[in-house]
Amino acid sequence: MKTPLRNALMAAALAVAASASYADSSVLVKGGWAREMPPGTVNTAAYFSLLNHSAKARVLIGVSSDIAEHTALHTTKEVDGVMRMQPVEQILIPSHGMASLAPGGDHLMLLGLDDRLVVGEDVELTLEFENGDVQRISLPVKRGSAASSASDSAHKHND
Ligand SMILES: [Cu+2]
Repeated sequence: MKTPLRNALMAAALAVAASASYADSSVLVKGGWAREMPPGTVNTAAYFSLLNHSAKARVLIGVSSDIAEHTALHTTKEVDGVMRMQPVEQILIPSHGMASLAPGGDHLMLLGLDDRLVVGEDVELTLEFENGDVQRISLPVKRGSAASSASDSAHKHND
């Protein structure tokens, strides 16, 4: 037999479920691009901004791509007066905030490409988040400035 109290509890439970699924809505990707590769190179970098409109922080833990042998999340830090790239395990996208991957800062490395990327192509990437979500994105290939190209393309990958 249903009681008014039981109905009220049921309604509250449904409301919680609805707000939880809203909080898990996907992250928006804005303004992304991958760097055109000079002839003879096998590595490049990709950049994009991640917007999180949900009430929970989101964490990017990895990116995969069919065209790269490996990918790596990097940040850029000054060490002894020299800007160096360092691997990072994850990139946090705060609740109602954003994370920007941009030249000179955090970025995605695409390593060991068979074919060099040129302007006019698109790169398909799969973003992997800590909560288990995966999100496919497509970024155009663009030519970077000479200055930022030097810092990101000079990257040496050893493993
Ligand atoms: Cu790098």
